[in-house]
Amino acid sequence: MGALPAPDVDSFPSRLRSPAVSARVGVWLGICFAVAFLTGVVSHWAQSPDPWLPFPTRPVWGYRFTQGLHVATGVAAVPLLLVKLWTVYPHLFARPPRRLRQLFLHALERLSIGVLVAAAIFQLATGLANAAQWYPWAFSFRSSHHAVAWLAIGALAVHVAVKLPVIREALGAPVESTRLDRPGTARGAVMSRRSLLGVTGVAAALAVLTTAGGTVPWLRRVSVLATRTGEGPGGVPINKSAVAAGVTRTAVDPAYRLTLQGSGGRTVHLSRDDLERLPQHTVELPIACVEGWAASGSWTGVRLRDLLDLVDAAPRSAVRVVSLQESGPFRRTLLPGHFAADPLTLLALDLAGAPLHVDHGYPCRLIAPNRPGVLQTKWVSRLEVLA
Ligand SMILES: Nc1nc2c(c(=O)[nH]1)N[C@H]1C(S)=C(S)[C@@H](COP(=O)(O)O)O[C@H]1N2
Ligand SMILES: [Mo]
Repeated sequence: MGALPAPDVDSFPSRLRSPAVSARVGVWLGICFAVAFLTGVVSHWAQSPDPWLPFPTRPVWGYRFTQGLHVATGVAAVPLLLVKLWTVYPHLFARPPRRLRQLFLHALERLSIGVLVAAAIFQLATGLANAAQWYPWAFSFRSSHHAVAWLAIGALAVHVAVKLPVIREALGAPVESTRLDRPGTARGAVMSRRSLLGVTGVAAALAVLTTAGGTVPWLRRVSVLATRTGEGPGGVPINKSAVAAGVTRTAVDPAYRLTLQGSGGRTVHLSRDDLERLPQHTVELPIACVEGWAASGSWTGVRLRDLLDLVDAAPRSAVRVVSLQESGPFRRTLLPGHFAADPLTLLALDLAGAPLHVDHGYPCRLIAPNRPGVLQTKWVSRLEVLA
């Protein structure tokens, strides 16, 4: 029985697999990766407990915007990456050069591409899984997604630098030009290069339109694949329910008291009725989840700063916010001093004119401007003033 001949680079004669196509798809992909990288750095900054530069509290919709963009560019990158890989993978079967020096350079270039492809696939796969709240892995999502982002952007910079001459030549010539094609790619294809680029663009646009309704309200009705698009009490989706957080009993216990702990040892306990008797303020602020969905709410409650005054906290004290939730990474968060002092930062009691639903954090929750949803602590039980 004769074995099939091993494929080589000439076994892929389609004219669609040309630098004219891969350079163009590469530009779109490069833009998506650059935007996702920059907005990802913003998200990491927003979640760092003690950054060297404080994260701003304005604009109030800033994190909603950057994180929406982060997830949208990541989603658009999926079809772009697939098409890009399809146009270049025959190179895997190219025969390596014989001469030692060339072989070394070839191996180095292959290594950088290997790192780039692996990092790109890792970022898109973990990002999508996170947006779907599916964690089929044991490592920390945030730290690994952040570390691999630097690997991906570094390998991308190397790749663009190495390919710059080809990229410039490909983009400078018409898309149907065969000047840069491999000698074996003479045969016609199922469609023109222009159609392939069109289909790829449409696929990327559809991927965004069907998911971006999670944060762009006027896309809600077409975003059939979006998660958490606004159903939920007060028009705000529910992320973690009271059942999932294990607070169904403690959150509605009549013996509930909020503990305010000053840095000087002063402690005050307040029931939900006590909180309702303090001056109330209403703010319009979004919950903007790292998963890319966001929804605006009208929140009413007590200014955080007014509560800190009850325990004589110094003007720009930072505060540790502790939840009734007994375990889980989000049960405690740190509220930096400039967020605690902001007049828009509330300990919210109501949403959309009704008492908070228990799944939204009853008896009270934190709501602050331009803050990732993950730090908007629900079911607050203690506020500890940090000196
Ligand atoms: N105690 C506690 N607070 C929490 C969470 C949590 O798991 N536990 N999840 C956070 C996340 S990730 C988000 S996006 C928001 C969602 O708030 P919502 O469910 O009211 O929309 O709550 C935040 N507050
Ligand atoms: Mo979230």
